[in-house]
Amino acid sequence: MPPCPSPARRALSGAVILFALALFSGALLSGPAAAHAVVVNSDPVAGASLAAAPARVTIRFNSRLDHARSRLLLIGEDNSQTALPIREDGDPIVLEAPLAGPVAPGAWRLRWQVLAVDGHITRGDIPFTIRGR
Ligand SMILES: [Cu+2]
Repeated sequence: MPPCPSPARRALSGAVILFALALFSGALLSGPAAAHAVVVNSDPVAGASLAAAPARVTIRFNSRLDHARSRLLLIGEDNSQTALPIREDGDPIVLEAPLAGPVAPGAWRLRWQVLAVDGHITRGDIPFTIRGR
């Protein structure tokens, strides 16, 4: 019968396994699959021309977001900026906010800034137009 490993030897092999796991997960995280967040699609889509303002806006990303550390601004033609209240209990890869109050006809931009789970911040603009009547 082989002798039981001593407690010290068991602790050592545990440390070796943890080290190997850390190396392995590090290799996974540095791969392209864990890239920072980029937009997959949005509503409204970039360049949309809408008859009326949508009740809410959504932007879907390729990666999980930290909603509490992400920002969404509605920017008008006069560069007026309104921070939109991001929904924090929704889909972890979606930025979603209601457009409270009337949005006048004209050119608008959604300016997003998100923190992805890989710790990287990305940002961008989604322009759209409200035609009105
Ligand atoms: Cu990244």
